[in-house]
Amino acid sequence: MQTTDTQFITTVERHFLEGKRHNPHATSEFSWLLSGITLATKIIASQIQRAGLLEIVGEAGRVNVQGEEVQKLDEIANNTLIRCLGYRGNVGLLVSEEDDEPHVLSDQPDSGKYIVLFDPLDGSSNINANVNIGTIFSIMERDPNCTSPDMKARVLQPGYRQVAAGYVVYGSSTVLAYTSGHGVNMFTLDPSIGAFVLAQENIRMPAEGKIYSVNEANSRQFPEGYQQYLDWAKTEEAGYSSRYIGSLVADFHRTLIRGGVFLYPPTHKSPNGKLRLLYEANPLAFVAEQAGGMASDGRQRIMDKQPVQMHERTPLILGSKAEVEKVLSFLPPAGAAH
Ligand code: P6P
Repeated sequence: MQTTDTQFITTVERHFLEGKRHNPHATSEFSWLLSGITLATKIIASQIQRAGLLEIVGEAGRVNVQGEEVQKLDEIANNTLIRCLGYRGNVGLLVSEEDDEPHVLSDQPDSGKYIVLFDPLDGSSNINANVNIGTIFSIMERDPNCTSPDMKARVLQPGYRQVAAGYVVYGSSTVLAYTSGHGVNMFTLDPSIGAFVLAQENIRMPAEGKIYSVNEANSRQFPEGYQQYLDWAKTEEAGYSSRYIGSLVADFHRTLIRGGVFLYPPTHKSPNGKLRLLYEANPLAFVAEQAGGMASDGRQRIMDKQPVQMHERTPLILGSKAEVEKVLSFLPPAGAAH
Protein backbone atom coordinates (compact mmCIF):
# COMPACT_ATOMS: atom_id res chain seq x y z
CA MET A 1 0.00 0.00 0.00
CA GLN A 2 1.35 3.41 -0.94
CA THR A 3 2.04 5.38 2.22
CA THR A 4 0.82 8.96 2.46
CA ASP A 5 3.72 11.39 2.32
CA THR A 6 2.87 13.29 5.46
CA GLN A 7 4.75 16.42 4.43
CA PHE A 8 2.29 16.94 1.56
CA ILE A 9 -0.96 16.28 3.34
CA THR A 10 -3.04 19.17 4.55
CA THR A 11 -5.26 18.24 7.45
CA VAL A 12 -8.37 20.26 8.21
CA GLU A 13 -6.74 21.77 11.30
CA ARG A 14 -3.60 22.79 9.41
CA HIS A 15 -5.68 24.16 6.52
CA PHE A 16 -7.75 26.18 8.92
CA LEU A 17 -4.75 27.72 10.69
CA GLU A 18 -3.11 28.50 7.33
CA GLY A 19 -6.26 30.53 6.59
CA LYS A 20 -5.21 32.91 9.35
CA ARG A 21 -4.31 35.66 6.86
CA HIS A 22 -7.93 36.30 5.90
CA ASN A 23 -9.93 34.86 8.74
CA PRO A 24 -10.00 36.55 12.15
CA HIS A 25 -11.46 33.35 13.62
CA ALA A 26 -8.49 31.29 12.41
CA THR A 27 -7.05 31.18 15.87
CA SER A 28 -5.56 28.16 17.57
CA GLU A 29 -8.44 28.20 20.03
CA PHE A 30 -10.95 27.96 17.16
CA SER A 31 -8.86 25.24 15.52
CA TRP A 32 -8.95 23.39 18.85
CA LEU A 33 -12.76 23.72 18.80
CA LEU A 34 -12.87 22.46 15.20
CA SER A 35 -10.71 19.48 16.18
CA GLY A 36 -13.38 18.58 18.74
CA ILE A 37 -15.85 18.22 15.89
CA THR A 38 -13.45 16.29 13.65
CA LEU A 39 -12.53 13.93 16.52
CA ALA A 40 -16.21 13.27 17.27
CA THR A 41 -17.06 12.60 13.63
CA LYS A 42 -14.11 10.21 13.27
CA ILE A 43 -15.44 8.25 16.24
CA ILE A 44 -18.97 8.31 14.80
CA ALA A 45 -17.66 7.16 11.41
CA SER A 46 -15.94 4.18 13.03
CA GLN A 47 -19.16 3.21 14.81
CA ILE A 48 -21.21 3.48 11.62
CA GLN A 49 -18.69 1.38 9.66
CA ARG A 50 -19.22 -1.45 12.16
CA ALA A 51 -22.96 -0.82 12.77
CA GLY A 52 -24.02 -4.16 11.35
CA LEU A 53 -21.50 -6.00 13.53
CA LEU A 54 -22.21 -4.26 16.82
CA GLU A 55 -25.50 -4.21 18.70
CA ILE A 56 -25.93 -0.52 17.84
CA VAL A 57 -28.44 -0.65 15.01
CA GLY A 58 -32.09 -0.16 15.76
CA GLU A 59 -34.14 1.93 18.11
CA ALA A 60 -32.98 3.07 21.52
CA GLY A 61 -36.48 2.69 22.92
CA ARG A 62 -37.20 6.38 23.45
CA VAL A 63 -38.67 9.34 21.54
CA ASN A 64 -36.74 12.62 21.24
CA VAL A 65 -37.93 16.19 21.55
CA GLN A 66 -38.91 16.04 17.87
CA GLY A 67 -41.25 13.14 18.57
CA GLU A 68 -39.01 10.81 16.56
CA GLU A 69 -37.90 7.31 17.53
CA VAL A 70 -34.27 7.66 18.66
CA GLN A 71 -31.87 5.22 17.00
CA LYS A 72 -29.08 3.74 19.10
CA LEU A 73 -26.53 5.39 16.81
CA ASP A 74 -28.28 8.75 17.34
CA GLU A 75 -27.51 8.47 21.04
CA ILE A 76 -23.94 7.36 20.42
CA ALA A 77 -23.36 10.26 18.00
CA ASN A 78 -24.99 12.77 20.33
CA ASN A 79 -23.00 11.66 23.38
CA THR A 80 -19.78 11.59 21.35
CA LEU A 81 -20.20 15.18 20.17
CA ILE A 82 -21.10 16.39 23.66
CA ARG A 83 -18.06 14.63 25.12
CA CYS A 84 -15.61 15.80 22.47
CA LEU A 85 -16.84 19.41 22.60
CA GLY A 86 -17.29 19.41 26.36
CA TYR A 87 -13.65 20.11 27.20
CA ARG A 88 -12.57 22.49 24.46
CA GLY A 89 -12.45 25.28 27.02
CA ASN A 90 -14.16 27.83 24.77
CA VAL A 91 -17.62 26.37 24.18
CA GLY A 92 -20.33 27.83 26.37
CA LEU A 93 -23.46 26.21 24.96
CA LEU A 94 -24.20 23.04 23.00
CA VAL A 95 -27.51 22.68 21.17
CA SER A 96 -28.48 19.26 19.83
CA GLU A 97 -31.46 18.13 17.80
CA GLU A 98 -31.70 15.27 20.29
CA ASP A 99 -32.02 17.36 23.45
CA ASP A 100 -34.80 19.75 24.43
CA GLU A 101 -32.53 22.07 26.45
CA PRO A 102 -29.08 23.49 25.59
CA HIS A 103 -26.09 21.96 27.41
CA VAL A 104 -24.53 24.77 29.46
CA LEU A 105 -20.75 24.29 29.68
CA SER A 106 -19.79 27.83 30.66
CA ASP A 107 -21.53 31.16 31.11
CA GLN A 108 -18.28 33.17 31.13
CA PRO A 109 -17.43 35.49 28.19
CA ASP A 110 -14.06 33.84 27.45
CA SER A 111 -14.54 30.16 28.30
CA GLY A 112 -18.07 30.36 26.95
CA LYS A 113 -17.22 32.24 23.75
CA TYR A 114 -18.74 29.80 21.24
CA ILE A 115 -22.10 28.13 20.77
CA VAL A 116 -22.10 24.87 18.80
CA LEU A 117 -25.38 23.60 17.36
CA PHE A 118 -25.67 20.22 15.68
CA ASP A 119 -27.80 17.47 14.31
CA PRO A 120 -25.65 14.57 15.47
CA LEU A 121 -26.82 11.98 12.96
CA ASP A 122 -29.22 13.27 10.35
CA GLY A 123 -31.07 10.65 8.36
CA SER A 124 -30.36 8.02 11.00
CA SER A 125 -33.55 6.09 10.19
CA ASN A 126 -31.69 5.08 7.01
CA ILE A 127 -28.88 3.38 8.95
CA ASN A 128 -30.10 -0.19 8.56
CA ALA A 129 -30.53 0.36 4.81
CA ASN A 130 -26.87 1.41 4.56
CA VAL A 131 -27.89 4.77 3.08
CA ASN A 132 -25.50 7.72 3.53
CA ILE A 133 -26.21 9.72 6.71
CA GLY A 134 -24.52 12.74 8.23
CA THR A 135 -23.63 15.14 11.01
CA ILE A 136 -24.49 18.82 10.54
CA PHE A 137 -22.92 21.55 12.68
CA SER A 138 -23.17 25.30 13.11
CA ILE A 139 -20.90 27.56 15.19
CA MET A 140 -21.89 30.97 16.51
CA GLU A 141 -20.39 33.32 19.03
CA ARG A 142 -22.03 34.18 22.29
CA ASP A 143 -23.90 37.50 21.84
CA PRO A 144 -22.37 39.87 24.46
CA ASN A 145 -25.52 41.98 24.33
CA CYS A 146 -27.76 39.08 25.29
CA THR A 147 -27.75 38.79 29.04
CA SER A 148 -30.95 36.77 29.30
CA PRO A 149 -30.75 34.13 32.02
CA ASP A 150 -32.68 31.90 29.61
CA MET A 151 -29.96 29.97 27.75
CA LYS A 152 -32.40 29.20 24.93
CA ALA A 153 -32.63 32.94 24.24
CA ARG A 154 -28.82 33.04 23.78
CA VAL A 155 -28.99 30.68 20.80
CA LEU A 156 -31.85 32.40 18.95
CA GLN A 157 -29.54 34.25 16.53
CA PRO A 158 -30.15 34.56 12.78
CA GLY A 159 -28.02 32.39 10.50
CA TYR A 160 -25.91 35.30 9.23
CA ARG A 161 -24.35 35.34 12.74
CA GLN A 162 -22.71 31.95 12.12
CA VAL A 163 -18.89 32.03 12.20
CA ALA A 164 -18.53 28.53 10.74
CA ALA A 165 -20.73 25.65 9.61
CA GLY A 166 -20.46 22.35 7.82
CA TYR A 167 -21.35 18.71 7.64
CA VAL A 168 -19.82 15.25 7.55
CA VAL A 169 -21.38 12.69 5.23
CA TYR A 170 -20.75 9.04 6.16
CA GLY A 171 -20.80 7.00 2.99
CA SER A 172 -18.41 5.08 0.74
CA SER A 173 -15.95 7.58 2.16
CA THR A 174 -16.30 9.99 5.07
CA VAL A 175 -16.26 13.54 3.77
CA LEU A 176 -16.18 16.82 5.72
CA ALA A 177 -17.27 20.06 4.05
CA TYR A 178 -17.10 23.27 6.02
CA THR A 179 -16.91 27.03 5.70
CA SER A 180 -15.75 29.76 8.05
CA GLY A 181 -17.01 32.47 5.74
CA HIS A 182 -14.19 32.31 3.20
CA GLY A 183 -15.34 29.65 0.75
CA VAL A 184 -16.09 25.97 1.18
CA ASN A 185 -13.37 23.36 1.58
CA MET A 186 -13.77 19.59 1.45
CA PHE A 187 -11.74 16.96 3.27
CA THR A 188 -11.77 13.16 3.03
CA LEU A 189 -11.08 10.98 6.05
CA ASP A 190 -7.95 8.94 5.34
CA PRO A 191 -8.41 5.88 7.57
CA SER A 192 -4.74 4.94 7.17
CA ILE A 193 -3.71 8.03 9.16
CA GLY A 194 -7.02 8.86 10.90
CA ALA A 195 -7.08 12.43 9.59
CA PHE A 196 -9.36 14.50 7.40
CA VAL A 197 -7.15 15.40 4.43
CA LEU A 198 -7.80 18.28 2.05
CA ALA A 199 -9.56 17.02 -1.07
CA GLN A 200 -10.89 20.18 -2.72
CA GLU A 201 -10.50 23.89 -1.96
CA ASN A 202 -13.01 26.68 -2.57
CA ILE A 203 -15.76 24.47 -3.96
CA ARG A 204 -18.27 26.20 -6.27
CA MET A 205 -21.79 24.81 -6.58
CA PRO A 206 -22.74 24.58 -10.29
CA ALA A 207 -24.75 27.72 -11.17
CA GLU A 208 -27.56 25.49 -12.39
CA GLY A 209 -28.41 21.82 -12.48
CA LYS A 210 -31.38 20.00 -13.97
CA ILE A 211 -32.05 17.99 -10.83
CA TYR A 212 -34.84 18.57 -8.33
CA SER A 213 -34.86 16.71 -5.02
CA VAL A 214 -38.17 16.43 -3.18
CA ASN A 215 -40.38 13.78 -1.58
CA GLU A 216 -42.93 13.45 -4.40
CA ALA A 217 -45.33 11.51 -2.13
CA ASN A 218 -46.13 14.81 -0.40
CA SER A 219 -46.55 16.85 -3.58
CA ARG A 220 -50.36 17.12 -3.44
CA GLN A 221 -50.01 18.70 0.01
CA PHE A 222 -47.61 21.41 -1.19
CA PRO A 223 -48.81 25.01 -1.62
CA GLU A 224 -49.95 25.67 -5.19
CA GLY A 225 -46.78 27.39 -6.38
CA TYR A 226 -44.59 24.37 -5.54
CA GLN A 227 -46.98 22.09 -7.44
CA GLN A 228 -46.83 24.40 -10.45
CA TYR A 229 -43.01 24.33 -10.30
CA LEU A 230 -42.98 20.51 -10.22
CA ASP A 231 -45.48 20.33 -13.10
CA TRP A 232 -43.13 22.57 -15.11
CA ALA A 233 -39.96 20.68 -14.11
CA LYS A 234 -41.55 17.42 -15.27
CA THR A 235 -42.13 18.72 -18.80
CA GLU A 236 -39.90 17.30 -21.53
CA GLU A 237 -38.63 20.73 -22.49
CA ALA A 238 -37.61 21.52 -18.91
CA GLY A 239 -35.56 18.32 -18.96
CA TYR A 240 -35.14 17.72 -15.22
CA SER A 241 -34.28 14.52 -13.37
CA SER A 242 -35.62 13.70 -9.92
CA ARG A 243 -33.21 12.45 -7.25
CA TYR A 244 -34.27 11.96 -3.62
CA ILE A 245 -32.27 9.95 -1.08
CA GLY A 246 -34.33 10.97 1.94
CA SER A 247 -31.20 11.86 3.87
CA LEU A 248 -30.68 15.64 3.92
CA VAL A 249 -26.90 15.59 4.10
CA ALA A 250 -26.64 13.11 1.20
CA ASP A 251 -29.13 15.07 -0.93
CA PHE A 252 -27.33 18.33 -0.16
CA HIS A 253 -23.85 16.87 -0.81
CA ARG A 254 -24.99 15.74 -4.27
CA THR A 255 -26.49 19.19 -4.89
CA LEU A 256 -23.25 20.92 -3.83
CA ILE A 257 -21.22 18.78 -6.23
CA ARG A 258 -23.62 18.40 -9.19
CA GLY A 259 -25.98 21.36 -8.81
CA GLY A 260 -29.78 21.33 -8.70
CA VAL A 261 -32.29 22.17 -6.00
CA PHE A 262 -33.46 20.43 -2.82
CA LEU A 263 -36.94 21.27 -1.58
CA TYR A 264 -38.81 20.49 1.61
CA PRO A 265 -42.00 22.61 1.28
CA PRO A 266 -44.76 22.97 3.87
CA THR A 267 -47.05 19.91 4.12
CA HIS A 268 -50.26 19.25 6.07
CA LYS A 269 -48.19 17.26 8.61
CA SER A 270 -45.40 19.87 8.72
CA PRO A 271 -47.04 23.24 7.91
CA ASN A 272 -43.76 25.03 8.74
CA GLY A 273 -41.64 22.47 6.88
CA LYS A 274 -39.94 19.46 8.49
CA LEU A 275 -36.32 20.56 8.65
CA ARG A 276 -34.93 22.48 11.60
CA LEU A 277 -33.72 26.05 11.16
CA LEU A 278 -30.87 26.33 13.67
CA TYR A 279 -28.92 23.12 13.05
CA GLU A 280 -30.02 21.92 9.60
CA ALA A 281 -31.17 24.78 7.36
CA ASN A 282 -28.82 27.50 8.64
CA PRO A 283 -25.53 25.55 8.44
CA LEU A 284 -26.33 24.11 4.99
CA ALA A 285 -27.48 27.55 3.83
CA PHE A 286 -24.12 29.00 4.94
CA VAL A 287 -22.23 26.32 3.01
CA ALA A 288 -24.49 26.75 -0.02
CA GLU A 289 -24.08 30.54 -0.14
CA GLN A 290 -20.31 30.31 0.36
CA ALA A 291 -20.21 27.96 -2.64
CA GLY A 292 -22.25 30.40 -4.76
CA GLY A 293 -25.62 28.79 -4.11
CA MET A 294 -28.76 30.03 -2.37
CA ALA A 295 -31.16 29.06 0.42
CA SER A 296 -34.70 30.36 0.96
CA ASP A 297 -37.77 29.41 2.94
CA GLY A 298 -39.93 30.44 0.00
CA ARG A 299 -40.35 33.99 1.31
CA GLN A 300 -36.95 35.07 2.61
CA ARG A 301 -33.29 34.14 2.78
CA ILE A 302 -32.85 31.33 5.30
CA MET A 303 -29.94 33.08 7.03
CA ASP A 304 -31.99 36.24 7.60
CA LYS A 305 -34.67 34.42 9.59
CA GLN A 306 -34.91 35.48 13.24
CA PRO A 307 -35.45 32.23 15.19
CA VAL A 308 -38.26 32.24 17.75
CA GLN A 309 -37.81 28.74 19.13
CA MET A 310 -34.66 26.61 19.42
CA HIS A 311 -36.10 23.61 17.57
CA GLU A 312 -38.25 25.52 15.12
CA ARG A 313 -38.74 24.13 11.65
CA THR A 314 -38.66 25.90 8.30
CA PRO A 315 -39.60 25.24 4.68
CA LEU A 316 -36.35 24.86 2.71
CA ILE A 317 -35.37 25.53 -0.91
CA LEU A 318 -31.63 24.95 -1.18
CA GLY A 319 -29.20 24.65 -4.08
CA SER A 320 -27.92 26.31 -7.25
CA LYS A 321 -28.84 29.98 -7.38
CA ALA A 322 -30.59 29.76 -10.76
CA GLU A 323 -32.53 26.68 -9.63
CA VAL A 324 -33.67 28.20 -6.33
CA GLU A 325 -34.71 31.36 -8.19
CA LYS A 326 -36.67 29.24 -10.65
CA VAL A 327 -38.65 27.67 -7.78
CA LEU A 328 -39.24 31.09 -6.20
CA SER A 329 -40.57 32.40 -9.54
CA PHE A 330 -43.55 30.07 -9.11
CA LEU A 331 -44.27 31.18 -5.52
CA PRO A 332 -46.21 34.25 -4.36
CA PRO A 333 -43.88 37.24 -3.79
CA ALA A 334 -42.64 37.68 -0.22
CA GLY A 335 -45.31 39.27 1.91
CA ALA A 336 -48.19 38.05 -0.27
CA ALA A 337 -50.77 35.85 1.41
CA HIS A 338 -49.77 32.21 0.97
P1 P6P B 1 -39.24 12.65 4.44
C1 P6P B 1 -34.39 12.45 7.81
O1 P6P B 1 -35.36 11.94 8.68
C2 P6P B 1 -34.73 13.92 7.55
O2 P6P B 1 -34.73 14.64 8.72
C3 P6P B 1 -33.75 14.49 6.54
O3 P6P B 1 -32.50 13.90 6.60
C4 P6P B 1 -34.44 14.22 5.21
O4 P6P B 1 -34.12 15.18 4.22
C5 P6P B 1 -35.92 14.30 5.57
O5 P6P B 1 -36.03 13.99 6.97
C6 P6P B 1 -36.73 13.29 4.79
O6 P6P B 1 -38.08 13.48 5.18
O7 P6P B 1 -40.51 13.23 4.99
O8 P6P B 1 -39.10 12.93 2.95
O9 P6P B 1 -39.01 11.21 4.78
